[in-house]
Amino acid sequence: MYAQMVKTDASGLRDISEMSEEERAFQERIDRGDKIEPNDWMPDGYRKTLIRQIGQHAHSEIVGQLPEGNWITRAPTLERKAILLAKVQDEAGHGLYLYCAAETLGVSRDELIELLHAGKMKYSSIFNYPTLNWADIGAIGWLVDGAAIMNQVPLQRTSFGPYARAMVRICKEESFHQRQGFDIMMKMARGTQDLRRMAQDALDRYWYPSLMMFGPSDKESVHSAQSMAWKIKINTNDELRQKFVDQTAPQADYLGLKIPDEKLRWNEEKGGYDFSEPDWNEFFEVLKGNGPCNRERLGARIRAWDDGAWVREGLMAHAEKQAIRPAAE
Ligand code: BYC
Repeated sequence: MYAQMVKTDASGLRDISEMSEEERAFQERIDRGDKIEPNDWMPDGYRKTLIRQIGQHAHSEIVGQLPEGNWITRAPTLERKAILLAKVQDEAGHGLYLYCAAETLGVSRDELIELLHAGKMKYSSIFNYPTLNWADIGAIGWLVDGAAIMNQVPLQRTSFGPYARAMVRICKEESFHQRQGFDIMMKMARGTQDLRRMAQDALDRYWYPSLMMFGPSDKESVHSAQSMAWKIKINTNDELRQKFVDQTAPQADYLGLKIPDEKLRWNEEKGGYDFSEPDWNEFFEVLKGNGPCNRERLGARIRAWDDGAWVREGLMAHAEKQAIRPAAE
């Protein structure tokens, strides 16, 4: 059912005069700031947009475990290992809250996972880049989780109740994730010359992919207008990207690292930094499956799903046995 919905997802904004009475009443609820709950009436497009966004968000959390999980066995100290292990487990938890939120809209977790594995649903572009050394773990926490928080804090006010509530806990955990990444970068930036060089190199490689996390520029964004009218999204992609640069540039100064952008400078008039756009061709190539790690990431998820089949079967066998046992027993 959902496979067709993905393809037909409409995003054109409709005039209020073209809306049915139900749609008008729905839009009024959104405009008043009411939360929409799973059993409430909602337009098909609203449901589809949420399933797409929440599903992609859930997939991102799960696929996002892979680049960092790669470094658990090689963390430099026991303390760093314990912290990274907890962070990667948190990401699994975020994925589960989000799959549950999507399920309240009438799509099953298995359906969503099937679409991911078939390449019909996306996950965040950022996770198609490799983690080459320990500094990358610092850069991911600092920049990737930093970008995630910038995007997710406003989503706590999104109009769909289960999504908004899931975001509250996720944001608390993401703040810790961002701090641990910044802490790694601080240790490295204040360490030996080699460590500083590694920290700078990780910033050089992760800066533009982090800017891409906010999605294409507002001119290219297909869904923003309708999603904002429905308060599924609270800000445009460019607004959040600007806020992220404004927040991160002083942090890079504090670390004594240089953001790899010759155009980056404070613009007094606009009250924000001017900065260079990422290479959007690269972004769209990554979305098409041609990033450095797309095949590896999807392959790892499919393998994990296949290898876990016996666990799912075992759990189901037990559940079915419980279900057919007479109540008196
Ligand atoms: N990567 O019309 P647009 C994390 C797609 S995980 C891939 O602007 P929209 C973390 C977009 O889906 C962070 N695809 O779309 C985890 C659309 O394609 P479809 C994940 C992207 O939805 C572990 C097309 O481009 N966060 O934090 O209005 C460790 C046109 O774009 C991307 C979320 O998912 C991208 N970067 O806006 C550490 C947050 N950008 O679907 C950290 C929730 C765009 O039509 N999601 N596309 O085929 C959102 O806020 C929005 O979905 C986006 C995009 C801002 C991402």
